[in-house]
Amino acid sequence: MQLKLVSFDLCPYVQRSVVTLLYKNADFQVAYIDLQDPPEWFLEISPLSKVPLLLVDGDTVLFESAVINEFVDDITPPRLQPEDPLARALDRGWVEYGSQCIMDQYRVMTAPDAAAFEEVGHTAVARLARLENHLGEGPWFNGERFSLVDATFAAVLMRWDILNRRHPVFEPDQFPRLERWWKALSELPAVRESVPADLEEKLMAYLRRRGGHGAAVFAGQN
Ligand SMILES: N[C@@H](CCC(=O)N[C@@H](CS)C(=O)NCC(=O)O)C(=O)O
Repeated sequence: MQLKLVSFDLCPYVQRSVVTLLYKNADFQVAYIDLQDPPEWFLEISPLSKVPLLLVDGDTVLFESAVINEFVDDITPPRLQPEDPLARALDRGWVEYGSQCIMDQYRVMTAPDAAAFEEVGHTAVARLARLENHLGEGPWFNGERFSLVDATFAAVLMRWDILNRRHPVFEPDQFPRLERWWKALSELPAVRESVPADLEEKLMAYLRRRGGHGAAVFAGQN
């Protein structure tokens, strides 16, 4: 099966799929697009005009990172998803929770003013607190077994690590389990190789181009 991921290099949803593809040692190619100026072919094939897409054998278009990840997992045994339907359904719920955490983070980064920054920051931290309370002893979300939930959260935890070093939205010791989880994830080659080496610079340049309070706080410019 030929796999081609349609990507934008700063997108955390794309990164969730890249982590999965790398972790599962899948053979895949990447086609980068500029989301500011998406090519016509992309708009034609992407039902929601969003990345990632996974092109399978050239012409079948999979969309939505969570769906792409389950498919990649299914075709590259052994599966990361639990066999037990209840455990699998719970994981799916937490993958969706991870999507909300990404949205929270995006809203913090792009908050237009100080009031919005504080409000969305509060929401983001409250959601992380709930996640912290749900985590067990690790090292992974489900304990000893790495799962698609781990692949999902790598992107958002990586960005919080970058953002908090520039301006603490929360302190690492506020969420010790999340911090331990991120440490374990950050040591995986599949996570380290899932982003451009200059992700931080690129992310800050992107924020500066957008402007606003979030950009000023993290990237030092209005
Ligand atoms: N639920 C989608 C979200 C993907 C998403 O929002 N991608 C963003 C980039 S990070 C995008 O393509 N945005 C373009 C747009 O909304 O027009 C997934 O998990 O794949």
